[in-house]
Amino acid sequence: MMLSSRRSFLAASGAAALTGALAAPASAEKIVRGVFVNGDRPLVAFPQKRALMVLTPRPPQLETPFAVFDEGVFTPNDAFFVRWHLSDIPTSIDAAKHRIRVTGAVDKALSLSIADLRRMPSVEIAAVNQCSGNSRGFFDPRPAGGQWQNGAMGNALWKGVRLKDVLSRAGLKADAKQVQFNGLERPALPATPDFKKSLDVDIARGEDVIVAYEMNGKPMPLLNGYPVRLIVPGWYSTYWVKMLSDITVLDHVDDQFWMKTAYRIPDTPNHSVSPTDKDYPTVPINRMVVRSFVTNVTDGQSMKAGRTTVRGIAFDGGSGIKSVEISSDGGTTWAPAALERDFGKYSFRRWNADVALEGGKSYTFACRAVANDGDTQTATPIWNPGGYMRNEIQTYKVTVT
Ligand SMILES: Nc1nc2c(c(=O)[nH]1)N[C@H]1C(S)=C(S)[C@@H](COP(=O)(O)O)O[C@H]1N2
Ligand SMILES: [Mo]
Repeated sequence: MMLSSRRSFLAASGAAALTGALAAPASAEKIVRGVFVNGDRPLVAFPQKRALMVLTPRPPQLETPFAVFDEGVFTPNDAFFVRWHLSDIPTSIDAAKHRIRVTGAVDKALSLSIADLRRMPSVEIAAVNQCSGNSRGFFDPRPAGGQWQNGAMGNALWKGVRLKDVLSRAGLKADAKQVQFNGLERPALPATPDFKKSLDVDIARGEDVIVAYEMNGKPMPLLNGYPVRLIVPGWYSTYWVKMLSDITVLDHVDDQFWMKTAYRIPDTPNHSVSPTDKDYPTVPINRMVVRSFVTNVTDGQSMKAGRTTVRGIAFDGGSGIKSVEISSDGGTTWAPAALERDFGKYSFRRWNADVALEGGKSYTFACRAVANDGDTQTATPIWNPGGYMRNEIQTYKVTVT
């Protein structure tokens, strides 16, 4: 199995960050039962990780068990989900030797070390990292791709330097159109295209796009992109290139596989189509849509009679959360939830609401968020062939004893 060679992994990553990995069990002791067909997932602890739900071991695709999101507003590094496309991932990295090359349509090519980055002005931003295909396993009919439940997301504090500062050190040529990012891993077979993603120059030079070397105050786990990764707050994490090694300024729109063919969404209302539709226009996936979840109640659970607090999280594509409402009758009537502390417009926003439960009854909780830019959740699920951007209003049926 990938990354099973603990010794080289430990030697290279620095012992301090790895105390958790040493104590963690390596075998699948438990299974998380599926909430959809073929959804059972073994819980396995990979290096620097607690036991997470395994979709595929190689390349690693590990999902965060949903209860973690009730622990706090930030997702702990060892519980943070993991997703790689290609199986040839370095299992050890010497951060002191790592370089980020900046080349292409620039006045001056650069080769930056982590120490160079640490000497530049730093910023720290709370931002949700969510896979485009989070919740894909709930699509009907099921599209190909990782069959995630709702745990292919997490919220962290990302510290690093502004990408625009790096780009202005290199100096963009007048014909610069896009900026392309590549990481250290490689395809196992030469026929597989290397994983590269690109952003328009205007997006890349945005105030909040950062080249990050810390996650929640620590170097990030190797599986989350150690020693440095791109952070594009508000955008789906396909652009958040890990183990970032190359920044190439293009004088054209990127036409390689991962931009031209993969990760495209229908350019239709809600980016939704019917499974039989063909020949609709598509665009590269970009900003996230607004979502909200209850974190302390699970669907099908039984609860005690009396007053109780239902709580959860909400987030969007970077305008921030305006309001969250909760229903106890499956969406017929709604009441406002209280928003908790604001960690910035890209962060999870925690919310809570008091509800009164009568013994012997059943209730269907639902939550819906509105973003500051007016974005709302869909009442019915969308569908597209990539299984992207799911955000319908979630419901949680409970019985009261
Ligand atoms: N180098 C590299 N970066 C990558 C990827 C990858 O395969 N290789 N996958 C992207 C996708 S699709 C996702 S969902 C996120 C996952 O980030 P995480 O593993 O830190 O949770 O990484 C992104 N960055
Ligand atoms: Mo993803």
